[in-house]
Amino acid sequence: MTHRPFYVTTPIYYISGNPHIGHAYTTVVADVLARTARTRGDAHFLTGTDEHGQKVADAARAAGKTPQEWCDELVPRWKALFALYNVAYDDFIRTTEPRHERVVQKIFDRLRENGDVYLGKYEGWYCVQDETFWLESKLVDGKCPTCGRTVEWLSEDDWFFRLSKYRDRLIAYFRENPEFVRPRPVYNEMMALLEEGLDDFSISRTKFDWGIPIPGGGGVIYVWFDALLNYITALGWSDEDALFKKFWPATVQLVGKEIARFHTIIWPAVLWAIGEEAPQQVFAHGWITLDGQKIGKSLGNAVDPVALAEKFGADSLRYFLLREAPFGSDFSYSEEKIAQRHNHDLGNDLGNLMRRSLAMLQKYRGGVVPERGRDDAFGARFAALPATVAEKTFALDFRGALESVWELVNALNRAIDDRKPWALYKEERHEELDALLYDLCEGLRWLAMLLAPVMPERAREIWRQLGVEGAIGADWEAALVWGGLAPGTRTQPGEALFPRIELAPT
Ligand code: ME8
Repeated sequence: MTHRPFYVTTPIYYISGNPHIGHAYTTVVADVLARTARTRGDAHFLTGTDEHGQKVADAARAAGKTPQEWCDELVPRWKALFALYNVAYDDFIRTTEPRHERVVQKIFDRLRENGDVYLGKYEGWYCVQDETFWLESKLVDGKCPTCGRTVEWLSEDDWFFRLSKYRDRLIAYFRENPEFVRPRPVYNEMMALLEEGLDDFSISRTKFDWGIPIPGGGGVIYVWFDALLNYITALGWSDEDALFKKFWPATVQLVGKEIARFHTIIWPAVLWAIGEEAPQQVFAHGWITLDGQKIGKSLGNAVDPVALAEKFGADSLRYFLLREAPFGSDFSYSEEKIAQRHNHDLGNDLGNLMRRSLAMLQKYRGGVVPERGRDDAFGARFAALPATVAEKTFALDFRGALESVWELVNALNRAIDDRKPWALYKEERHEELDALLYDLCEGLRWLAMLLAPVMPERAREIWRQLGVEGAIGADWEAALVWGGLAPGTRTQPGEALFPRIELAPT
């Protein structure tokens, strides 16, 4: 089957401080989607950094650096974090790159020419922390409704984007595409905003200069307007034979729920204004919380994502992030919960399965994969599993996809307990023993491939210990046919996959 090219994006992250676990989360999820999409076709995965705006300028000043120096210094930390989390993006965009700035200016010019951008007066409340304007009626006790910080009164001549013009089209688009915004509560919340009415949206700033200059002068382009465009500037919009033609509209754009409004209302309208299509889906996921609060910069130090990966292993963390809660919901973080997933699901269920299987193969068959049995019943039960895992993953039901994979893990463990290889060996029922040992190894080969998107590094280790030639297979449809493992393969049992972690009592 051929599939449409798959394009997944994460928000581009503000580099006003160090990355934290929330940033790793969205990026890991996008990575899992991209890796799964690559098992059946072309995929493109974009992440990056949002480098303009007052918040970044303030952080740079506080550190005694120019904004550019500050950004150049911080970007490697983000890249290192993503590498540590086994993230394989196709592109990392920085909004200070010429390939981005040039195109943002071009788009600004084009919209000014067609009248969707016009000069007006802006007066209103502004939250520097969130780089967001608020109507008086939205403030909570006079403070920013998102972060609770003090807002500033701004009054200036600004360029506006004619957002109000797109309200009817947005409402129609939401109605015709009920999956455009997910999950449902966010869809409903955004629809309610549309029904309330839309104001035009200020897209320039004159109070500070850390941004993309407005062509012809008069300040800089508002950071959010600049930032949203990254998803298409990175594809080379609108050059001939750019990636844009192949990958736009995006298959899914992942964002945290606090920035759903920018991505589901403003972003499609901007795209329409330049004659492009809206993304197919924006998924606004929930927050990782600590003691009931969103983990963010202020709490970020409490959860150092580097120390965490070093302690538990990146792949165990990736598994935890996807398995712990239905995607979309908030979930609370604790080291106890990570340790529980690591020791129980990964260590006991999966790690012991592999250790036991390879140890028995070693003991009874010298570590060499035997002939396959005549009875196909075991493999036949899982014939639909790869398609199920792919389907659930593309529906962003990562927990469901992992639960499906665990049906195979559990069935393999049960086969050992029920069919007792040690008894088969003692009773010299060689054919049955070979058939069972074959199924165990073949099952492990399947697990390596099915789990590779979630745990790429540990999957490679399963593959290596199984002794299969070459790199881990990418094409599920071709390779996941029960019986694909060649008899005679010499296994190479090695390190424990998920060594037990004991947390110090607190
Ligand atoms: O908003 N739980 O950047 P940002 C889960 N630059 N995800 C979290 C999280 C948490 N506690 N904290 C952060 C911006 N995230 C803008 C975006 S896009 C054109 C511009 C993730 O550095 C989540 O994806 O504040 C959230 O939307 C994003 O990081 C915000 O990162």
